[in-house]
Amino acid sequence: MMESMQRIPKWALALALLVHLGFCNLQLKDTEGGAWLERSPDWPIERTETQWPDAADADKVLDGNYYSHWNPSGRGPWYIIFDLVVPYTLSKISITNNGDTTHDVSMFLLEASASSDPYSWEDVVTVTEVAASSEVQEFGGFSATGRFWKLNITETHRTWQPWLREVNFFGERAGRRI
Ligand SMILES: [Ca+2]
Repeated sequence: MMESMQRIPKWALALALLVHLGFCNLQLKDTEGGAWLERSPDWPIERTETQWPDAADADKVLDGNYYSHWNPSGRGPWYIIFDLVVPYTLSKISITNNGDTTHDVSMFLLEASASSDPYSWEDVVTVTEVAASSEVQEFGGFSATGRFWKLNITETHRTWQPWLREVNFFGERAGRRI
């Protein structure tokens, strides 16, 4: 037994240990961090209205279609309230801008509320450096719990209304234990 162990080079044992630790670390990240949520087009319950409710309403940020976007009216700020149906603890949000700069979000505020009657909004994160880009942009560094989430678009790169392609939320059901 000892002889066979001694035949394994020390570097191979060290490598195996590193791979094992790396694997455990990945597993921890998966179980502790949650996942990108499966979205529903029914989540937006209030939003800045659009002149094109069929083609460009708030559900278009949840349809997984890069080519559809929300095109709200007015000069801002603009907002969408999402009802996730049950409370979630979220730690990341991603948004996909149009990518034409003119209609790209540059700043937003995310708020959370446990209830809707009345809402009790609490600031979750303010992001002031959203890039003018059509790439998916992720923003983390927070942890908050709520059933209702309000995405306030406070500024766009050229003050025009946002053309927002997609919004995703990362987290897990609040209070759920596996
Ligand atoms: Ca879309």
